[in-house]
Amino acid sequence: MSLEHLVKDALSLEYDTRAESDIRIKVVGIGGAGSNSIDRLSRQKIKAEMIAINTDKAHFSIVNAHKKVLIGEKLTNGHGTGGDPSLGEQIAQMAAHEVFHVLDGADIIFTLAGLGGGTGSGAGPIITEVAKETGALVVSIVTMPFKPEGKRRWSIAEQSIEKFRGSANTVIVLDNNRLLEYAPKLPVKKAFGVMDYLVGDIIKNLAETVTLPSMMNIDFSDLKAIMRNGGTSTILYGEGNYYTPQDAVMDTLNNPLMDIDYRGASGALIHITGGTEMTLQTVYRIAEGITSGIRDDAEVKIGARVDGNYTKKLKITTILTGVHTPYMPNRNAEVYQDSGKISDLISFVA
Ligand SMILES: Nc1nc2c(ncn2[C@@H]2O[C@H](COP(=O)(O)OP(=O)(O)OP(=O)(O)O)[C@@H](O)[C@H]2O)c(=O)[nH]1
Ligand SMILES: [Mg+2]
Repeated sequence: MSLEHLVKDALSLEYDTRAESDIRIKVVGIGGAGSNSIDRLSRQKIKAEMIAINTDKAHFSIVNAHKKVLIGEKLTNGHGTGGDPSLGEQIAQMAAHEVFHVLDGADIIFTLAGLGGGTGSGAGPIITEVAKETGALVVSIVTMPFKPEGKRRWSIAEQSIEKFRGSANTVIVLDNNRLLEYAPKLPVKKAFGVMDYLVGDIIKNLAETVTLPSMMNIDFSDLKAIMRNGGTSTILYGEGNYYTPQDAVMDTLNNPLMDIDYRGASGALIHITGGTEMTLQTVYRIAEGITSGIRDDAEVKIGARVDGNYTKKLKITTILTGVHTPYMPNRNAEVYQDSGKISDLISFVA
C-alpha cells in the first residue's frame, strides 16, 4: 500500500503555527570575560535579557548589555579583584540581595564566566547560587584559561568549577585550549570571539527551540529534565554538507570543546540546523549517529530548525551532560575504558 495520497493530503493541510512561548531567559556574564561574552552575544539577536556583572567599572564602557551591575565598589574602588577569587566570593555575598532582584523573574538563567581570574571564578558560583534561589533552571557555561596563562590561573579555574557544580543545575565546561587546536592561527582576541560566538549560538539554539516553533521543538520541560541534574557537561560541535550527514556527525564527535571521554555521558541535547530540504529521516539518522557514541540509557532530546542560511548545509551542536572530566578527578560519572573508534560507531549513518 502506498501512502502517497495520504502524505500529500496531510501536507496540504494548513496547521496553525505554534504561538511563541513566554519562557523568559536571562543571560548573565560575570567578570571581564563574562562581560565580553555578553557584549558579543548582544550582537547575536538572542531573545533574552543580557546582564553584565563585574567588579571593574572601566570595563563596562566597552560592554553592550541590557543591564550592567557593578559589585564590590567599596572593596575594590571599581578596579577588579586583581585575580583574587576569595575577594570575588566575598563581594558577591555582599551583593547577593541586589543581584537577586536583577535575576529574579526568569525561567532559565545562563551564567557565563571565563575562569582563572578573581571575579568570574570567585563571584561566579555565588551569583549562580543566587540565580538558583530565584527558582530558575540555571545553566553555567564556563571556559578554562589558556595553558600559557600559568598554573595558578588553571588551579583557580579547577577549584571554581567545583563550586559552580555545587550551585548550578548544569555546568558546561569549555576549554579555550581546544579552540587553539582547531584554529591555531587565530590571534587570542579572535579566538575568544569564536568561543563566545559558539556560546551565543548554543544559547540561541536552546532559546529558539523552546520558544519559537521549530521543525522539532524541545519543550521547556524536556530541557529541564536533561539539565536539572546535568552535572558537568560539554559541547560537541560539527558542520557539513546536507548530503553527507555522516561527515557532519563525524565532525561533531571529533570536536568536543573539552578534553573528555564523553562515552559515559548520561544525557544529550542534540540540535540540528539545516536548510528547507532537511527531512525528519535525516534528523533522526544524525541523532542516531551521535547517540551511538554514548551510553544506551542516556536521556536524549532532539531539536531541529530550518534556517534559510543553511541550504544544503548542516550544523550540529550537542550538549552532553554527566561527562567525565579530567579537571575533577574522582568526582564524576563512570569513566568509559572502551577505546572503539568513533568511525566504527557511526558507520551506519547514511
Ligand atoms: N571567552 C573569553 N574568555 C576570556 C576573555 N578575556 C579573558 N578570558 C579568559 O578568562 C579568564 C579570566 O579573566 P577575566 O574574566 O578578565 O577575570 P575576572 O573574572 O574579571 O577577574 P579579576 O579581573 O581578576 O577580578 C582569563 O584567564 C582568560 O582565559 C574573553 O573576552 N572571552
Ligand atoms: Mg576583571
